[in-house]
Amino acid sequence: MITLYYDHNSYASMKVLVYFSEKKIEYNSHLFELLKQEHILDETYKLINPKGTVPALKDGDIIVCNSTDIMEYVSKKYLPQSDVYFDSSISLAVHNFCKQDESLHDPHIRTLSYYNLWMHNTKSVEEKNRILEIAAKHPNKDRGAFLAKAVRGKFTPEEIAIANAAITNALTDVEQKLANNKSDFLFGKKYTMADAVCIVRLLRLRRLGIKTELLKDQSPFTAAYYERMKQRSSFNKLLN
Ligand SMILES: N[C@@H](CCC(=O)N[C@@H](CS)C(=O)NCC(=O)O)C(=O)O
Repeated sequence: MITLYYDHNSYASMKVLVYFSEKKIEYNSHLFELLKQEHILDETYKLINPKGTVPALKDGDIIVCNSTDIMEYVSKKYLPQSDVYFDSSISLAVHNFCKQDESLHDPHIRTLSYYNLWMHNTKSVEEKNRILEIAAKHPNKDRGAFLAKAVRGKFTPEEIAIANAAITNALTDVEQKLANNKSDFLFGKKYTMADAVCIVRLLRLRRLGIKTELLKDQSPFTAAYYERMKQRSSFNKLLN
């Protein structure tokens, strides 16, 4: 059986978790707590993902390290040809939406998540120093630098403003897509990877307390979509 390396609270992991739940993909769980830096401290994880990020998937000798790539790999290999994944009339648009979300996540949603959710509570000097020491050992230097910056609370007002603007654009795009598609889903008439990505995006932005009308009445299609997605059993995968 495939093994999924993930953290329940990781944005990129959540996309895969909700998608696997929708598509009834079974897997062994290898859990990490990112906030305890377990993925950095576990030396053997470097052999799975040298970049030291989650999610990652191991299927026999094959390792896939990236949310969109994991969903595509599993869809191609394990879903029947009748699945909407193989619908060539929407597959490129679905792929592009997922890839664009990765660029929204890193750096924008990641910056706001660390700023508003993960690092905002006062940490003791000892705890900060502990995290800084671990950050220096991150297999990916940029990620280590980001973690150090986050724990020092060094995000600039410009970075926060740029992140908020990117999020506003992304939400406008979702509203337009839903308005044009006239279906319960983002693309076509069935649940795709893009829906897994979009519900994770909407949930995270709510958790971040993003104050934009785009998450409320001003975007009726998105509001109705969010309520529909919440009713699906896969949504439970996102709550813990
Ligand atoms: N583009 C990648 C992003 C992966 C990513 O940034 N994962 C985060 C969690 S959401 C992570 O592992 N962070 C830990 C770190 O940077 O040390 C994907 O979509 O899988």
